[in-house]
Amino acid sequence: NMRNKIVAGNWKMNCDISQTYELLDELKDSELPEDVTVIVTPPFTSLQSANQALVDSDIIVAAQNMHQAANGAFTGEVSAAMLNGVGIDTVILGHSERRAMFWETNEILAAKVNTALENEMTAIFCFGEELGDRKSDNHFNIVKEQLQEGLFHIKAENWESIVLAYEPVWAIGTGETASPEQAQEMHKYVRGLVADIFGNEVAKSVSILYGGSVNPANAKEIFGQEDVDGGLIGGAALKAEDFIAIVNSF
Ligand code: G2H
Repeated sequence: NMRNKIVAGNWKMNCDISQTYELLDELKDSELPEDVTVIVTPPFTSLQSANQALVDSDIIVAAQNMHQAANGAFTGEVSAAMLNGVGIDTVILGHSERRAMFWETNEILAAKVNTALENEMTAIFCFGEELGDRKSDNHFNIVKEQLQEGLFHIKAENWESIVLAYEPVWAIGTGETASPEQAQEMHKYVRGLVADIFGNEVAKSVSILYGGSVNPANAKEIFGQEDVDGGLIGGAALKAEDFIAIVNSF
């Protein structure tokens, strides 16, 4: 397919400044395929330094989260403008850990999406069902609801700034991966939802990443699925060797 291939490392709450430099040095020194967009997401404390370290590289530095408000009394939070100010224009929104541990609702995420768009940022919008949802055969409904309530209020032209990331919660950090068939089935369903509302052109061009225990051994088969355009990588993004192997798995 002609869609952008993307591999994004979700560093989560890992890597202090020296570990950030160490990991980026290894990534910088390796040969990366030209047709894959590579994204790293160090914690807030490393973002500016990471951007400076990668100034001569095509690797994109993104944030893992941001607040929806422009500024104000939100102790501990970081705004879109603050990210823009240190050269960051890509942000992960709605990761399942944000949803589960920091109470981010679909409604909050809709506001964060708006803030990202207003600030001309690219949002990597995460969604995915929990184990119980899948066991009760409710996974398509849950995913549809997350997308309808958190994302589908945008305009067709906004889709240029959106990357989707399907992350079944039961496959995150558990070593359990969705099978390539399960990933493909959900990605195809989601692309169909996008097509129904925003049209075929939009649906054909949006990249849908898979996330959840992707590693060098399983990446090729997952990325080989027709509607899988890359991955959001957690644990395996912290080892340069593994991350690079995954980037080379298309
Ligand atoms: C899912 C994924 C990255 P991991 O959270 O977003 O993490 O690859 O460690 O399952």
